[in-house]
Amino acid sequence: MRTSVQKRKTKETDIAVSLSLDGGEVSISTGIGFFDHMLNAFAVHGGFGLTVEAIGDLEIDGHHTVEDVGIVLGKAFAEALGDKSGIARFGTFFVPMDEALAFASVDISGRPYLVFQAEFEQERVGEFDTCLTEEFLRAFAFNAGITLHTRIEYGKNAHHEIEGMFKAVAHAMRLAVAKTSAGVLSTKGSL
Ligand SMILES: [Mn+2]
Repeated sequence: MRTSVQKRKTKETDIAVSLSLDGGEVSISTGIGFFDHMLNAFAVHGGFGLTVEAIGDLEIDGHHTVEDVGIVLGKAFAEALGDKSGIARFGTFFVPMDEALAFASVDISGRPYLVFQAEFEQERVGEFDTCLTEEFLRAFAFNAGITLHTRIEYGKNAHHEIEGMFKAVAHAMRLAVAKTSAGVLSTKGSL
């Protein structure tokens, strides 16, 4: 079973995540409406079962909550993927959303890296600070142990741009975690 249950509690946040790479229940609650919308889109478009219960210090702002959900979600992927054998490893996808076009490419490499190329004209979408998009994806990529490149090719509306980006990352991850009959896809023999 390609699943993981993760819990993480600090003075700033209390987070529980359950993940199945092969689908299942989707239920998201972080206290930040737009972030819930993005995580829900990520799960549905990735074909993942995902529950996220996060209670964070939103009286300060959303930073700790968003970054820490990225950490915990990343750890869940790392555990669910195990030794990374029998997967496609790479995934690349473009998602258009109205006027915006988002790109994501992933290598489930064991080598954490994030390339993030996007500048949002609006500082916020609802209660979500748009700059937290990069913080989330960095925490996710580094804790999952993946190389992730993502970019907004063009666009104007930050809601469309960020939603397109989450969907592009979701589809890239869906392709990369897809089961294959091969063993570990590496000339080194392990990842
Ligand atoms: Mn939307």
